[in-house]
This record gives sequence, structure tokens and C-alpha cells, in this order.
Amino acid sequence: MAFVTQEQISQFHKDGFLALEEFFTSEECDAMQAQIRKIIAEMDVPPQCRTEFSTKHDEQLQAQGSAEYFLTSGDKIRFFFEKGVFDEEGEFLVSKDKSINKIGHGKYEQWWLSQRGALHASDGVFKQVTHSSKVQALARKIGLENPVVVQSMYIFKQPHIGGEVTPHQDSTFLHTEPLGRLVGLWIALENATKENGCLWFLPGSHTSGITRRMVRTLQGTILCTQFIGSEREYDNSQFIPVPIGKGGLILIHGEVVHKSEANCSEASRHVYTFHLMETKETVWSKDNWLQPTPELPFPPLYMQN
Ligand SMILES: O=C(O)CCC(=O)C(=O)O
Repeated sequence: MAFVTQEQISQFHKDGFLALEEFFTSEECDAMQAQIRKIIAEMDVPPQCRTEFSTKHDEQLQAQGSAEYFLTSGDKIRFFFEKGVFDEEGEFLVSKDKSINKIGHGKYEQWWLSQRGALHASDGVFKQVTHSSKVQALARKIGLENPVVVQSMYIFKQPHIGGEVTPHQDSTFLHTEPLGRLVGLWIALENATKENGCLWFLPGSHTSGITRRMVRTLQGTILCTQFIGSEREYDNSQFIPVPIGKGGLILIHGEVVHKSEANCSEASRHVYTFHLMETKETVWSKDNWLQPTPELPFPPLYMQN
């Protein structure tokens, strides 16, 4: 692991994010990308996922199917696609590997309205990275005593079609009592630049709490999600870009406001990311869309590989 200084840790607490170049080696990044290629080659795309964009099916059924696909994605590896990649019959217009938005958890309303997939638990390569000794050492450095992994995902940000991620705070979706117990680890598997959609942050914004939450709700007998409160208006000129090289890791405080822009370039921007929650004196909200299941309780980070 690149040596993390006390000064960098202080910077993380001050800004709400920290970029660590060369945290993973190029070979480790290549191994994750190769594993994803294998998963895509073998993936089965169920009809309810394809029909999200098909006009031939009843809209309500589509919405229910997609919602169910998303809400039950917590303990599974699932696939979500960019808009416009299926024809009316639900067949791919673009090759599978070029049309995928992310693997892990759902695309529902805006990009982030979902969190969690199970790559970190179901796939050997990603499990190894998530629980690697350097990740464990970093978590200890930032003071996590008993962290668990709550979700993970692989984001593709495809050339030309990878969409923007609007400004948000991760604790809107993954709420804890008290706040301040959630941290994201975002690993660039390719260079992330301003052109292909690197992250942008509002430094210091993690100290102002949250104004919006996404919660589970029942509409009749159907499990859905809804927002309580609304996102603040942000001044775009205050965001700073944080480009990072292949293998770099960005720590993201659960309340820091961040975003990424559309990828209008020729280069993809693959990322593996997961979230940790400190469990000590923390309550995971029962209203969060994501709940641990008997099949997949939140695994402790500090375990042997
Ligand atoms: O990778 C991206 O473009 C956005 C990721 C993000 O906002 C997050 O993980 O919270």
C-alpha cells in the first residue's frame, strides 16, 4: 500500500475525501477487469431488466419488475444497463459489454437510487480485494474499529454513453444513526480523468448533515422506495475535480457531496467501489432500502482471506 500519512488522514477528516494514488497495482486492476469480462460473458440478463427500456410491454409491469430486481439485488450479483441499448423486443442493440452501466445494484430513477450488490461476497477476486490487507490497514488508519461491508459495485462509465451522476451524499441512501459512520472506497481500474468522468467533490461538505433520505415503503403490497426531504441546491463552480490514475483509491465520507459528469470521451472509466459502515455504537436504519439478509449478513471487514 502507498504509505498513508497522518497529514493525509487529517486532510480526509477536513475535506471529506482523500485521493490515494497507486493504492492497487496495475496487475490487481487488470485482474478485476478480467474477472468482470468473464462475468459479463456468462451473464444471463433476465427479461425484467431488459424490458425496462422496451415499449412493447405493459409499463406498470415493467416498473414492478425493475423495482423488484433492484430491491432484491442486495445479496446477489445483478446487471444494469444504459438507456437505449435494447430494441423493442428487448434484444441488445449494442454489444453486452459496451451497454452495461454497472454490476451490483439497481438503476432506479437517478443513478444512485440503489446501493448494494454482492460482488464483495460472491466473487473470489472482488472478495480478496475488498478484504485485502491494505484495505484493512487503511480502514484501521481512519479509525474504523469494527467495520462491515454493506455493498459493492462495478461501474463501467462507458465511452460516449456513460451518464452523469448528479450531486449526492451517500448517507441519503445508506443511513446510519448517528451519521458519520459510512465510508466509500472507490478504486479506479483505469485512469479517471475530467474527460471520461472522474469524481468531483465539494470539500468540507460532509459537516452539514443531510437533507434527503431514500426509504423503503409499501405501495399496496409492492415494496418501493421514496425520498423524504430534498437535495440542497449546489453551486457547480464550487466542485473540484479529482482525477486519479489507474490503481488509485478515493475515500469518500458518507456525507460529502460528490458527483461525476457524463463520459463524452473515447475512454471507458471502470471502477470497483464498496461501502463500509462502522458498527460500533451505530444503528443501521430499518428504513434503508438495503437490508442484510440471512444469506448475506454484512460481512466484517477484518477477516482473513
Ligand atoms: O463512479 C461514479 O461515477 C460515481 C460514484 C459515486 O458517486 C458513489 O460511489 O457514491
